[in-house]
Amino acid sequence: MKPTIPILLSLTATALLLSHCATTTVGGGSGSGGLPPATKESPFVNSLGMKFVPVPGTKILMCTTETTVAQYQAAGMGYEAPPFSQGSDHPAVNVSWNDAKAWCAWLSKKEGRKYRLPTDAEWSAAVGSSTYPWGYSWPPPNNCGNYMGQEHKGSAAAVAYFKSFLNQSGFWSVIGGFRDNHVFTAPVGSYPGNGLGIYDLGGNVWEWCEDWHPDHRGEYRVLRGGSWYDFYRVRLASSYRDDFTPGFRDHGIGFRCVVGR
Ligand SMILES: [Ca+2]
Repeated sequence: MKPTIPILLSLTATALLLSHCATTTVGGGSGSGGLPPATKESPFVNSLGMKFVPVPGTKILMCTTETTVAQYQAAGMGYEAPPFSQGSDHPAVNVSWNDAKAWCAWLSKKEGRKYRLPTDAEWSAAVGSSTYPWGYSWPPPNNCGNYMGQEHKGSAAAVAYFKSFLNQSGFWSVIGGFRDNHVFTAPVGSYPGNGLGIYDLGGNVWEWCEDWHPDHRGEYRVLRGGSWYDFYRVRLASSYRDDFTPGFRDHGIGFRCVVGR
């Protein structure tokens, strides 16, 4: 059985454009079957304007941001908007693993290149070895990412959103001594990127990975990174993994993609 965890249940269930040409290639090579040239300073940019950078130790380029509402909608798959305000540059939510895979298949066909979700190991390589995505300290430094911070206190929108859940359990909380100024999802890239030039690996939305959870093979897919509604210290750790069925959708779950092989 999957352990009970605090998560908001869902209310519902080639033209390639190389805008930059790097002088050196890191993390991949050009040529047949290879990756397009890219560096942190000169990412590979696709026709949707998505930027991809190398992740050392892997054979992928990772999108620097989570997939946005606008990028998700470009596939014509429809978008089930959450009951809070989102701009087109916010991360897409209510996206199941199956949805994310279908979106990657659409993008791969459109671009003539292999797009997919990161593996759990690739995601780990991207976030690095620090205790938390922002480093080692607790509480997190203000505005290091989008979690459940002090901005929730006094927010009428937050109170309205959480009302039914609070009435049932009453244990919702916020991170003491931390604030990020976004109650719900934030525009992707609102907070500082990591050393590889990748944004929001911690917070904003949970990100689907390709893998089955090792303890629930054939049943649950891995999620990494935490979301705007997370406040438990353990769930914000870089090494933490959540997992849900491939069809599960939630207001705090989205994805980012990689260029792979
Ligand atoms: Ca927040």
